Amino acid sequence: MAGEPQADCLFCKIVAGEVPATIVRETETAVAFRDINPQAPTHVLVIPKVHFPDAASLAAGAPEVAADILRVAGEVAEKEDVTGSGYRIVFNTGAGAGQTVFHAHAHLLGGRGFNWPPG
Ligand code: DGP
Repeated sequence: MAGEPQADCLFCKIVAGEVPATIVRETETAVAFRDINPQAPTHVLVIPKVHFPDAASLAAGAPEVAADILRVAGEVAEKEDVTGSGYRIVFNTGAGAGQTVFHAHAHLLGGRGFNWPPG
């Protein structure tokens, strides 16, 4: 069923505490933890506790949780002190866009300059 934990999902295992992660913030609906392969001085993943494969399906199935992800990303940006220099929130969607973990997640990237268009 949509939203239910998936046995083979890495991020569901992080939510369940079965795979360790450096958690920087946790709420009733979301967990934020440091990316294992950081692409910026601050690189935090913000994920819903419920399982949806990508951001669009999360927004369609649990819009209030999708809003929480954005709120928590903003709170982490404040806590990490990257709001002054600017930061990016990225949702890779689909393998062609670089998505490798099919549990919705926001990348919060900050602490360095960014180019546009992105690579
Ligand atoms: P994406 O490529 O958008 O699906 O992003 C997945 C991210 O997840 C990628 O930046 C690396 C990160 N990642 C993969 N495995 C782990 C893990 O076991 N722990 C943590 N903390 N991050 C992981």
